[in-house]
Amino acid sequence: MARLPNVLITGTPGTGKTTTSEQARRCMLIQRGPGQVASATGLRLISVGDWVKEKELHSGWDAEHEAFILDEDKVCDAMEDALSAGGNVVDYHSCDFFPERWFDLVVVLQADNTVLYERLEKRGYPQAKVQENVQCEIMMVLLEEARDSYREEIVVPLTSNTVEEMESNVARITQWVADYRRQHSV
Ligand code: DAT
Repeated sequence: MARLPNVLITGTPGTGKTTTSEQARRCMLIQRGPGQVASATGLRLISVGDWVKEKELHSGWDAEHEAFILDEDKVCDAMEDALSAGGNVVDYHSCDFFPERWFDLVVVLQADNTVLYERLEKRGYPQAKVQENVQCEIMMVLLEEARDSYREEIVVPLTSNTVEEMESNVARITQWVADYRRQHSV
């Protein structure tokens, strides 16, 4: 049975995943119009980082990287029902451990290193963590990870340096979902 699409929004921390996915979901809800109950058919936002914390889908705290140690099996188990049902916008800074079948579109957000540096410093990350993430962005680690994990034609890199670019990215994602829904009658 056809289902609503699942969209993964990935990228190095600070590239704009949270902001973009929240806005994209809001636009999709508006697009669906009144009279439809969003929660009944999904269009749910899953911030994997928040789920890891709230649902304790980890195996402890990594003090060096100041992050929870992800338990990938627990994360996938927790997400399975929602993702199988479809209609999710998922936000996470890694993407190689999700089942490939879950996603219909994988957006990789990218930012220039100076822009990213400032965003991460503003966030209060320690210098080593800022450097590590900027290096990760320069090496395009997330884009490569996405291309290694999903079909080439569903992986879309988008630049997210400015508010205008973010708005254009949100519009593109929203339009993509609308086209998918028309094509699949969902
Ligand atoms: P992420 O979820 O990838 O870590 P975020 O959505 O929290 O990133 O964004 C980090 C900060 O940068 C936040 O203050 C919003 C800002 N930001 C993100 N994308 C932007 C863009 N395209 N233009 C301007 N500011 C942006």
